[in-house]
Amino acid sequence: MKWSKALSITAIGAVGALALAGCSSGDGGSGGDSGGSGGSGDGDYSLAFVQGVAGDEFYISMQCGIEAKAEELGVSVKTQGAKQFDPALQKPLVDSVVASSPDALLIAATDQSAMQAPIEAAANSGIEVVLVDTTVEDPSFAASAIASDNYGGGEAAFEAIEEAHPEGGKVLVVSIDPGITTSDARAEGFEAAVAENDKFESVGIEYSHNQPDEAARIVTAALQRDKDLVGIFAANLFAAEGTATGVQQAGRDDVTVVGFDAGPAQVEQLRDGIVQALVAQEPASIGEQAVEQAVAALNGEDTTAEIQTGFTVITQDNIDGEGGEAVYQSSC
Ligand code: T6T
Repeated sequence: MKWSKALSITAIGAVGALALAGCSSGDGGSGGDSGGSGGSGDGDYSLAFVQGVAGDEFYISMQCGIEAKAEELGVSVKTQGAKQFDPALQKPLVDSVVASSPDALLIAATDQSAMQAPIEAAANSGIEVVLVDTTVEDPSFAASAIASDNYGGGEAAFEAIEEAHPEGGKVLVVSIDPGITTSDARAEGFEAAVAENDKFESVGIEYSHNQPDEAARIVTAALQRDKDLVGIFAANLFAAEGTATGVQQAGRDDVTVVGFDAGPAQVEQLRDGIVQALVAQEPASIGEQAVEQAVAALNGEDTTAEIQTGFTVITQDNIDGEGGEAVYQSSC
């Protein structure tokens, strides 16, 4: 099974993005010592990257892309992430980053509504904001928002389950928390594909709060309740790790597990046959493009309001080839 898709929405909001860039371009924001105009990277800009959570291989891979591009363009970057994927922990981190006045902030918002005001405050203080991965309810203040085709990835996850179970049956989604734009879109894409297929029935979406143990507990209970489940879509790395554990502990190798993301532990579960497919994002590419957009905004150049990156579906058939190239990094 191979799906690979890459889209770049370059036309959307070009005028708006230019207008936003015009608000704070040239002098690099409130606290920067940059003076660049003209070519990328001559501004000596300082960038801050705030991850959704520290220690997550998705954000580590994004950090690798950010650092590589920052070095290429001659700008500095400082990365921080809270210990949990939790807006209550991310907000004070953002407040302190804003107080340190970087020229640009690259950030994965942990909640579309709770993080709206803190991130918008950064933009209002003259910092160029690039939203990476997740977004907020109204991202119009941002120079750019860069994310995977999460809805399409959810649809592809359903296709993988359908391929393994052409006879149909019950399916479950294990997600993170409601209000996270990425996992919500994945679940939406998956559920829409299920609804279009008469042979399948969704038993719903459950939330594991980004904790593998909680995902395993959900799956254990779900398999006891609905013994005829044929497939589970786990909408992110930690949900997938826990889902695989739950299915394995129940001894249910007839249940197809498709996980979003492709950390090394998930790949091991794929190789072991506990997980049948992984939808791998392109975090390094998101990071590289985020730096490019931030530097363009700081230089007063056009930015792209919305950029969509692709995904690769990894299975045992392609893990030693194309699929293997999509696996996330644990360190740069
Ligand atoms: O799936 C990624 C990311 O896209 C999502 O927004 C949050 O979870 C991950 O970081 C994986 O753990």
